[in-house]
Amino acid sequence: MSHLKVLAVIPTYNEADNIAALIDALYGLKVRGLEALIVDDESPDGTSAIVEGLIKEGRYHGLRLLTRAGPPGRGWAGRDGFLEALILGADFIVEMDADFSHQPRHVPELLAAMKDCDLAVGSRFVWGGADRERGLSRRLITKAANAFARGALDLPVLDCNSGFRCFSRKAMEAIQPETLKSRGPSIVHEVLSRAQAAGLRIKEVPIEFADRRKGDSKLSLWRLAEGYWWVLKARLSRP
Ligand SMILES: Nc1nc2c(ncn2[C@@H]2O[C@H](COP(=O)(O)OP(=O)(O)O)[C@@H](O)[C@H]2O)c(=O)[nH]1
Ligand SMILES: [Mg+2]
Repeated sequence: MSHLKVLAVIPTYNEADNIAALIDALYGLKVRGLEALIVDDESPDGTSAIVEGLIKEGRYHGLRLLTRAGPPGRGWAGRDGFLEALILGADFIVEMDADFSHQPRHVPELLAAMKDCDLAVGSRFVWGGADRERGLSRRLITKAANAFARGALDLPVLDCNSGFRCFSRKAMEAIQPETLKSRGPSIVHEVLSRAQAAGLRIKEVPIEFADRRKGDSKLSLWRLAEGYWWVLKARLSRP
């Protein structure tokens, strides 16, 4: 009997210390139809070689690697991953980070929420959610960026910085990933504002956002500024 296909789209840049454990944890959930697509930007630390090795081993059904040759970017990698997921026939698409900030144990909860929505957003800021990022400054940066984007664009969720989300196929098609423009992390806002404009039913699901397990964040001051700039431009171009 055929079953629904759930594709976890995971952008990676230098996640060699996390990726094998993450893939193992995801497949360990034993969610029916769940497969993972890793979207790597030629990480110098050999992330893609690790994934290729796992694919060769054949232990994880449907595990795939998309290697981007173009200029790197969290946003562009997300866009290419979404497009590939549609081509692969995904019924549901889970977007998540590779560093265990987005804990695999929440994936079944996001999927369960799809009963009555088109887009489930893993949220730190609804009842039952938590932000366990290390360092007060990092948590404050998250709060400020979130408040700015939410206020400026009137976004319909409390955690609009969250890149831990589940889309139905219909939702992803309505978002039209082929025309997404963000190179960097502002893709989270771009996708959310498109979902809102398309009238999709969006639901927040509480998650505990953990600190990255290994390696370093790629969020820089420059990328943060880029994110603010994107929100500002989007605000100004609204009617
Ligand atoms: N493919 C790709 N993935 C990226 C890039 N930058 C960040 N990522 C991935 O996006 C996710 C979030 O990045 P991270 O550095 O943890 O940002 P933070 O959570 O905001 O500190 C992780 O899985 C990263 O490996 C990039 O330029 N290309
Ligand atoms: Mg992270």
